[in-house]
Amino acid sequence: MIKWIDLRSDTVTRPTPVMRKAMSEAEVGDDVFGEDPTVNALQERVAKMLGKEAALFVPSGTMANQLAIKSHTQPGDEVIIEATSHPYNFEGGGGAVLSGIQFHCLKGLRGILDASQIEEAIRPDDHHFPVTRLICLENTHNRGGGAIYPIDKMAEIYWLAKSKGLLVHLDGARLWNASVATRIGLHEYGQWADSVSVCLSKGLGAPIGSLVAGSRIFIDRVHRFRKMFGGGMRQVGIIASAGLYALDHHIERLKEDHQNAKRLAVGLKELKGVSLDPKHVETNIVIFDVTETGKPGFQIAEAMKRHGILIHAFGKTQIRLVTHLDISSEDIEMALNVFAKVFSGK
Ligand code: TLP
Repeated sequence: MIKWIDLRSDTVTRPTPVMRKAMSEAEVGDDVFGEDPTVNALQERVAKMLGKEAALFVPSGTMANQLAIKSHTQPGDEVIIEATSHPYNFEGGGGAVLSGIQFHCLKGLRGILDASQIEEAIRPDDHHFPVTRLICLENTHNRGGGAIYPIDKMAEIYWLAKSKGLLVHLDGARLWNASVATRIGLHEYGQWADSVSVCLSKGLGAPIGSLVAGSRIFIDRVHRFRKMFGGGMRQVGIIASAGLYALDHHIERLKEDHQNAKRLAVGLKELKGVSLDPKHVETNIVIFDVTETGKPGFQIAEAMKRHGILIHAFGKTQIRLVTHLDISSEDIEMALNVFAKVFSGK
């Protein structure tokens, strides 16, 4: 079997042998009856980590975000969100279809918004306008190159939301990365949002699974909609056990992914035609521009693939690399050597 170096996403990790062992030994029950002890343990643990009353296990980050939006809003409401955010761009238009909301998109700096921008976007109380209901933030910000939302900005946005009677949802698919990089606790980030979604299936290396956390009343609504969306699962402790294992063993090691991403960025910066600032690489995502190489991104991706390296091209000019559990520092050096060859036309 060919050993690919897969830098397309941190979603590509495979469960480790010990994680599989934990899965095979998981105690299970029917979770639609609330009787799966492993799922219950995971939900309680994640709620506590995020400083919330309750949490609910769901199949994907997309479902977690969409359930949060659905549970916070009424059809016709407006949701303020950053223009390159995941819920707006990469969830199949779910906000419009499933919740009947409209997004009000604001352009941030690497995905990060200021409270003043949001304040300007909040609709006045006038029958002409939709009702602004919810603000969605993303930490770390995927298309922002893994940028960390500064916690003081989150706090400012939260207080603005409260002063205007609005709710805040945090897409924290990679909140673990932010917390490890800054040493700011998950619950400290969690306090600045009414609801938080987190993913176990990205940097933490579990095969499946996300959670939504918030107040008990909110999670009760999420639970109802999870059933409606077909996300109620049965003996799902088999999967939840991978999540519990990941929480025990795969959070602290995220700093290795961050070091690997930084090394990639520093190495890439040396290559002719690559445009990026390594200081913007704060976690495990590296996004860079290749316009000056004269080669379109997809062509670079094809050339890299011929050398066993998988990367993700965004349109013509941008490439995203994501480091994770299955990428070693040797893989990074190998990838840099191949980039050097490909950019020099060899
Ligand atoms: N992101 C995926 C792709 O969908 C782009 C990736 O490879 O990065 N929030 C954020 C911030 C995400 O990056 C993702 C996945 C999700 C939510 C959705 O998670 P899943 O894939 O579990 O639905």
